[in-house]
Amino acid sequence: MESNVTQRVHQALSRFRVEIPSWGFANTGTRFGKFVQDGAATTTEEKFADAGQVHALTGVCPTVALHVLWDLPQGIDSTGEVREHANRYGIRPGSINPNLFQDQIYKFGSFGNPDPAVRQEALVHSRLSIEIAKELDSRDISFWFTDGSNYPGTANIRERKRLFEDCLKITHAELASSQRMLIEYKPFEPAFYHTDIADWGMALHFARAAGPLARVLVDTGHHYQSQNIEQIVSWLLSEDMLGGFHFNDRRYADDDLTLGSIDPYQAFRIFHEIQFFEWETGRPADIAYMIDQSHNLKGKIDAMIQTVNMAQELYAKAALVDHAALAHAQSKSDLIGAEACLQDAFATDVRPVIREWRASKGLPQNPMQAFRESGYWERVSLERAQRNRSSVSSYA
Ligand SMILES: [Mn+2]
Repeated sequence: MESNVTQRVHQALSRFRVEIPSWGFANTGTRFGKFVQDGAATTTEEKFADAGQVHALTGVCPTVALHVLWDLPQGIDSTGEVREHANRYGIRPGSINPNLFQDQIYKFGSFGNPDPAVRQEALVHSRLSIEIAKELDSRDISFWFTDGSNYPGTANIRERKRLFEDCLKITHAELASSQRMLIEYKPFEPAFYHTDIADWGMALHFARAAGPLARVLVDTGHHYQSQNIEQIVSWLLSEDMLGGFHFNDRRYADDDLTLGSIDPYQAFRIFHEIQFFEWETGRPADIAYMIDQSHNLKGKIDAMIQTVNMAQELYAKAALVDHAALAHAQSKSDLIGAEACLQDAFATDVRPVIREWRASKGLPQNPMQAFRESGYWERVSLERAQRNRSSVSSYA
């Protein structure tokens, strides 16, 4: 059993990669204000430097998700610099995230906006995002829309659905065959009455309407309380429509808390459904695992390393589920036996084996400790403090 655990955990960790978000390294806040960290990244280059630290210490984060508006302010002209940062800091550009919500023109939506001129602007930005992705060899363009309305009767819901179908089709036609369009959903916020892509069923519908390269992206924080996310994951897997994740944890709404900090069993169950699917079908699920968190209170890099550790632990625990025993117990409706397959795996302390795996790869056994002892945060805090303190602003 022991050597079996070691082997399974090593195999799981060797295939598990997770993308970290550039925006997780910059100062961000809540609706009410920002608490500025001296060491937060103030430029795209600093975001690459920080993300490169996380990858150097964990060995499993080879890509960083980029945000078009915040990381590539000059559009295509910024891609040369980004490539230089990637080479210099040892971390590649990952998914490209368009921004169809921040500009003033998007007050009443982007693809769902009744004004054709605004929809046109949104289409131009989407095309630019795809061009940037091509230039940077990024496969995934990850779309999240804030479109919706705040008051009953103010939006033509069916008309907006049609507009979304049209705009997504037009955008999909710009993709290279090696690229993918990921469509994220969220039930509410910033819109508080209706959201145009409010749940996985709507995202699935739009992905199918858009074209064959579109898939659904599941942000674990974008669900109502107690929703069964692993069931959604299972359904999307069985439809071959699951494209990726944005990991974070939640207690109340879209809280962007550290993955596994509130409910680690939830993330474990998601990983379990994926690995059970892979065992049953004999083929790996083509999923982009990404983190979508930006920490207001925890240290930026600390929090990212902590998240990667947690993701590895929960993925490794899920790899310990005895799939054959589980399938047998399910077929006999052996409830206790089946449930025990999950509980036994979840209860296993995989941390010693993960440390062994890291050592075998020449990585620090404890990336958090290695980071804290490196003096990196203290150094960049000195370098960046002035710039961070002069950029304090409030959303309120
Ligand atoms: Mn997200």
